[in-house]
Amino acid sequence: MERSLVLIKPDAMERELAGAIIGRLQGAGLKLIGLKMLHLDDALAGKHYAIHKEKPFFKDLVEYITSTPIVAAAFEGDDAIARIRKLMGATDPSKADAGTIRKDYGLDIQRNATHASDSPENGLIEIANFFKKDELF
Ligand code: 3AN
Repeated sequence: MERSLVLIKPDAMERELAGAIIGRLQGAGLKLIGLKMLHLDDALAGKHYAIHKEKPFFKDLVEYITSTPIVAAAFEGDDAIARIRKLMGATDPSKADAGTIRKDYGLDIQRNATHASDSPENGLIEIANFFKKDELF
């Protein structure tokens, strides 16, 4: 069993797509084990995107992810990391496969609708950044 954090990013929130995106993941057999809406502060945004700290787009990325409330979800399933990333598609929506969440809902490489964890280890770390133990079911 693997766990992944999924974020519904500001561009998707503004277009009322949280339910549709969570529904697609649930419809694909992934189990929703945690869910909340929150407005990230700079500290949590910086922690979540720490790996991109040195990148030229880091400041923009933090500004963007803190610009509106977002939905954070924790999903669980066999091979959940790869399955969720496949359902989401490439980081750049214009390069994402047909039928993926980012192809259907993403606007550009920053406003790409969703975040998902990229490894089982990061799944556990990222979920712990967003959820207390008693908020996971
Ligand atoms: P993914 O979200 O597909 O794992 P990462 O981890 O490479 O992609 O990037 C994290 C986030 O940083 C992306 N979801 C996107 O919002 C942003 N990002 C990545 N590359 C760029 C870029 N070249 N310009 C602007 N934003 C970017």
